Amino acid sequence: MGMFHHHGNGKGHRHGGPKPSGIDRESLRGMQALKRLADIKDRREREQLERGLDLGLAAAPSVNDRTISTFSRGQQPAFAGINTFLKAPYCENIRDVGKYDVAIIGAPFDMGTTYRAGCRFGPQAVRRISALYDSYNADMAVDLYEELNLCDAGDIFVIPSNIEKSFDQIDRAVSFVHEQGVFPVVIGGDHSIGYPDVRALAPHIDGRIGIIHLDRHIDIQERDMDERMHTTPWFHATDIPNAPASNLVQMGIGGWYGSRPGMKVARDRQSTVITISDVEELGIEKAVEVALECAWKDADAVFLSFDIDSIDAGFVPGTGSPEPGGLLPREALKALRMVAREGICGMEVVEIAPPYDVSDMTAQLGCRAIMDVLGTLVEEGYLGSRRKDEPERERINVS
Ligand SMILES: [Mn+2]
Repeated sequence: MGMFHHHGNGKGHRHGGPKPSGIDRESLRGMQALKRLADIKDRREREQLERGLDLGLAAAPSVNDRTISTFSRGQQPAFAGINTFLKAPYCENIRDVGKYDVAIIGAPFDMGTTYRAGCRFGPQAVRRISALYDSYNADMAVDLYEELNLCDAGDIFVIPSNIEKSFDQIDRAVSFVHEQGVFPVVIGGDHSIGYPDVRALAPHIDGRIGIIHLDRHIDIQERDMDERMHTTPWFHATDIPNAPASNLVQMGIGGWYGSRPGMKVARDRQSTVITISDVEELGIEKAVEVALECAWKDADAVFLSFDIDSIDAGFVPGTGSPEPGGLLPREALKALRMVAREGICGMEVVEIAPPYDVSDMTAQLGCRAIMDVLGTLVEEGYLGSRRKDEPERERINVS
């Protein structure tokens, strides 16, 4: 009798029923999330509805749901309104940024690109598609809106025709946000901004800063076409005394574009290069374990630099130097969450170029990268309401 022989019970059911899984149903993350999410209050959501009614007028009498206003003033409808990132408060007066845990900062600079420009529109595209999402995640069991003080700090005033002045502006902006005790998330812009981002943070770190760089391209040559372009950030970042190349990990490398001069520098300076074949052979978890080990060796903080082109070009057409064969989205999101789990001092998402995008899918992955990292930082108690030593946030007064 074969193992798939059906006994004649008339219902086509295998003898004895399905094989026991051996997994306790209550141990599933989904089942735990159901419980955990029940504990998260909806205080802010209710406040927001009240505010919407106050500012936007009560709805027409035919509308039964009386939490709806005439003019959309809160988060709904998702497709309406004037967008900040996740419809977070716009911190227009940047002197108030210290009231928040996290600031989303746009760096709309793309004069460092060496092939297709257009990622100056990256921050706007990420904000636009972020409207799709609410703040609640059923897998991670977090609610960013209720558990985190998130703001959108708007964009840095970059100087489009001048790379060095733009670096100075980005450095100054990110440094200011960090000094206020706020976690910076920088949306590029091209990858040249990796240098001023690290230059902004490194002086505030007491000890070494490691860098985890997810990319198809190595981006560590000294100059490109005579300037510090998006192929060069890690050369200059690792010239900063407390950001040594020994703590730089470059993961996902392996495209056919522009890596020759950089490979020589990586060899000379001994950064850790993890190619996409390494990822394939080791598996994403092991590869990230290696990355974390190298980046954190004798370091006091780690910065996360996520180039959207590290993902297979089929998923991210909207980027300046697309490469087939990169990370799958689920691998990339897993890598980002694993890095965030150890704690990071800041994050950038770069190279989202909306003019080449299809259905906002590239911007959407950039948005998800940020949300998954923030969700993990909340989950692990680094930021927001689960933080053990949550600081008293008060209005700051700087001149
Ligand atoms: Mn790249």
